[in-house]
Amino acid sequence: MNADLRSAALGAAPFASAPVTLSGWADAMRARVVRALDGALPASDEHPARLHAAMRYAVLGGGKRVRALLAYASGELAGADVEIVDDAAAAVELIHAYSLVHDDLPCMDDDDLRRGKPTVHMAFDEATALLVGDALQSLAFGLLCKRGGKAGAACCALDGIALLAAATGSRGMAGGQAIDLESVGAALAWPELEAMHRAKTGALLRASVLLGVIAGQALAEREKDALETYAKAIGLAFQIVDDILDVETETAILGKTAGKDAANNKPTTVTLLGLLGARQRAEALRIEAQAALDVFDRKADRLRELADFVVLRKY
Ligand code: GRG
Repeated sequence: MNADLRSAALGAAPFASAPVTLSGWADAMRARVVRALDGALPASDEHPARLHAAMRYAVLGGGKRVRALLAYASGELAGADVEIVDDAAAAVELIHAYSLVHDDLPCMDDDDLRRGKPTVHMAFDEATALLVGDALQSLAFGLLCKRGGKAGAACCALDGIALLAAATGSRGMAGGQAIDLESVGAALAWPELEAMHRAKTGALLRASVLLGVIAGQALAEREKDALETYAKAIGLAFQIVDDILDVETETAILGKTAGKDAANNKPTTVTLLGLLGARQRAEALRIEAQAALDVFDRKADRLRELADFVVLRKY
């Protein structure tokens, strides 16, 4: 029996044979995660309708879906059931959307534009935006419990929940945000800034890669180590490029206010290393991430391409 027939007999859904180009594959995976998000979010007329409408506004209004793409690419590499990865990919996008909604609040970065549209507290109100973040976070953990509705997966669900909880908590994203807020106007050294970036942004990107791995077949230790190295490098590179784009790119292309870091008097990779130094650091991380994948054959090509996308992107 071939692998696809065996999977079908077990009720597992394999990844469809992959389109050749990154953009074709990414479009297909973005469509999958948007479908999963749409299905998981309450309808906008379900009571309390204002909260539910605001949740849908926050999640379904665009975004590159990089975290979902990382989960799909590592899930595919690990031979995961794509329907289990749908739930993991949607969960990381929900956490990400929550973090953006809270990050934009007046008590945090105080921004009025996100993904080319008014931020949630501008389009609705501050209290609703706060609740949107809270509710998206709960929904994300609920989705991880679901694991594509497949039976017998409770221990893997718990591994995923523990991983995402660590990535989002005070030793991960929320802690990184706390350090970010404390660092306004401060003179951080590069190791401190790097640690902040790794927590605030890197932890969720790392978790996105590893959730795809957890959804799949057990990998050898050296393969897991390789993906850990890849995930950490990509996570840091993503924020370094975000710092560069904040300086180099216009608001209309970013879909969020450019030049925000300087306006907020925040230390960034660019203020510490300069534009050239920041580019060199991002490039070194791209090389580190891709070198880690040498333990895999062509099956890791999507992750290699995503490393290129993360570092070379223009928005
Ligand atoms: C209130 C408990 C509590 C926690 C708040 C606000 C927060 C935690 C964390 C903020 C983390 C944050 C916003 C990090 C920035 C990450 C980043 C570079 C965002 C931009 O991501 P993209 O470019 O956005 O992937 P799109 O729109 O493409 O999805």
